[in-house]
Amino acid sequence: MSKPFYITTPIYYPSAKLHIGHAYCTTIADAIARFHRLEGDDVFFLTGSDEHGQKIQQKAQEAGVTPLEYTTKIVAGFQDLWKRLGISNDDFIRTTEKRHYDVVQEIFRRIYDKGDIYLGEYKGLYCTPCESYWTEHQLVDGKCPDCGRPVEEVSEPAYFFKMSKYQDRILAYIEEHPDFIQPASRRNEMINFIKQGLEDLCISRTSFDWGIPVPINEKHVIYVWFDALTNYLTPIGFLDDPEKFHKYWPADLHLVGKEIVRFHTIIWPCILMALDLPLPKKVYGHGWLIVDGDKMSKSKGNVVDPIGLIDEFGADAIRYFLLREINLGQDGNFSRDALIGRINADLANDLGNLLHRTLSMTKKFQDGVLTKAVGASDIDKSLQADAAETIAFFRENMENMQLSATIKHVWAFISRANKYIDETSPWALAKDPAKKQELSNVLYNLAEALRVISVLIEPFMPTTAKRIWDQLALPQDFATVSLKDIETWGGVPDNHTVGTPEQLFPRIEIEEEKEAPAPKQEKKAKQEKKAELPEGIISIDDFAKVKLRVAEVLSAEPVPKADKLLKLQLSVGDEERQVVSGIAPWYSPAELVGKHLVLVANLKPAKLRGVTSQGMILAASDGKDLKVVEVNMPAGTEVR
Ligand code: ME8
Repeated sequence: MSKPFYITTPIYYPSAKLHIGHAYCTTIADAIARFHRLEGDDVFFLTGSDEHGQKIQQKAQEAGVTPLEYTTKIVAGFQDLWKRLGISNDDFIRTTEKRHYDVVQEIFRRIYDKGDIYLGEYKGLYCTPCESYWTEHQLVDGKCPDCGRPVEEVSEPAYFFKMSKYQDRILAYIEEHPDFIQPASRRNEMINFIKQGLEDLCISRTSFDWGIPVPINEKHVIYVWFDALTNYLTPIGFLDDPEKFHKYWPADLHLVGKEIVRFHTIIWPCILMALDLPLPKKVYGHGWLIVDGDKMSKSKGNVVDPIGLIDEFGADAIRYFLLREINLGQDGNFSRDALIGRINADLANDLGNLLHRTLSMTKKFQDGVLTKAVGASDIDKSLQADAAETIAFFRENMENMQLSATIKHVWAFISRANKYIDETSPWALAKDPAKKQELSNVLYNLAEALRVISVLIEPFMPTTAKRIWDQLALPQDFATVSLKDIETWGGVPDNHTVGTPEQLFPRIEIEEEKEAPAPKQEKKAKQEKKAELPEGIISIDDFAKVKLRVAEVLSAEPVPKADKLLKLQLSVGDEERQVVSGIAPWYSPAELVGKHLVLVANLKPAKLRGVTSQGMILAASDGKDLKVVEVNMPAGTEVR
């Protein structure tokens, strides 16, 4: 029997159209779901929309439509986006559906009957004209951030969920299950958060009515997170299909953005504990996508619409870029130039050429017919061994959600196959009748390598994978293919006629501004100037020797017997570093985790109190106070 695998994305707010950040999260989930299907698992992949709440009610009012009309239109856009992006979700849950209403109300009833929900008073800062509550933090100059009018402290009756009751149990659970929250840096943040004490959670409101009514008191609607999180139970038969529910719950993976890890690893487990249900196996908090180094925002006008990109470059190119370019747990940068660079180098060149060269040589030298290889040279054997190693790497690393590393490994195999063409020179073999068998073997092995590649890229680029399969004209229906089918070398049938080569990815031309090389004389003048520098002044060349990089703090801990020192584990893009820094008087370890700092990356390593330090982080200090230098850019970015 195949193993069930239940994976979810956040259900997104239909307050506006989705952007590239949402597409990023859903693409990751899709690649993982597709990988598990290739492994033969029984996958249930869920995404959806989180449609209730005051903000959406207000937007609908502004648009002069009902909230449901408003969300229905936007949700149709979500579904269209997922279709175009090749997302293979098994269900789409809308929180406005009856099946979800029933689940939320039943859960409320069960927890209320248990005595874990009580009626209390919600206190907050209220703007009467906007009918909105705000937190102190959200106010602008102490006034409503929407209309700028004063707010007043008011209270309303509300239902509360006794989260505080579960504080010790959830802490123990997180500590005993190291895999539950990933990556590890988020786990540490959550442990610190719980240790500060959990307050009971307000789960209803009377100040707006766009929500699911509290079943025992219809004046109240259930407030957002209690409604939203329970979506994960609705489509797998919580109320109506115990067999299905038993099969898929607990979920294997809730994939969420890092800002909502807290809701998924504290509130959600407390609700599940109150329901006596097991907790999800893993919550993974992925990093944020920024655009050209900047956070996306409407006011900056830099919100990237995925539909526009799909129209321009195709879904698979966008998927490839997002999955390859960004390390899952870290923030990553989206840039059009980098996307075009990847399309040209990796897709048009490496992958496209391998397919095109293989098929056109097969057409030219053997009328398009492949016969099974007879014997194997050392080069043939090494290609086969590399294929087997790539498949093993793929399995292990996809299981561990190392998507970017897996793609890079598959592309190394693609380069290896291209090199095999150069090493074997089929065009030379074709000129020598005595080398006919050798030529036939080479072309067969290349087609076989492409068969393997097409399966291995399916989670990342499903349409391209099928196009390769179809151009190879393989008889098996691609929809039924699994990893088992590529375990053994030699799956291309004997006497097989391949299809016609078609371009996979056209190269994208970019106009480059080339800097004219500096004339020799000018260079000389520059060198002379350098020699004349006054004392204390360095030249740009001197400064360029210092390599500064953005580093994300993954974890931090005190150095024993050294009051001032902290040992930091940093991510610098592809690499991890350990740095010892004398900032303990100003920062607690927990405060530093997740910060993006500036690292002097090419400093000679040193030992401080016996602990190795591979670099130095920058901080501003006036002798008394000290602040680390923080930058809102992905780990690994060069600072110049
Ligand atoms: O929070 N980079 O919905 P939401 C990467 N309804 N991912 C991003 C992103 C970015 N710049 N911006 C958004 C909600 N995301 C709730 C969730 S779940 C029970 C309820 C992704 O529409 C990321 O996954 O604000 C983030 O967690 C999610 O969209 C938030 O979507």
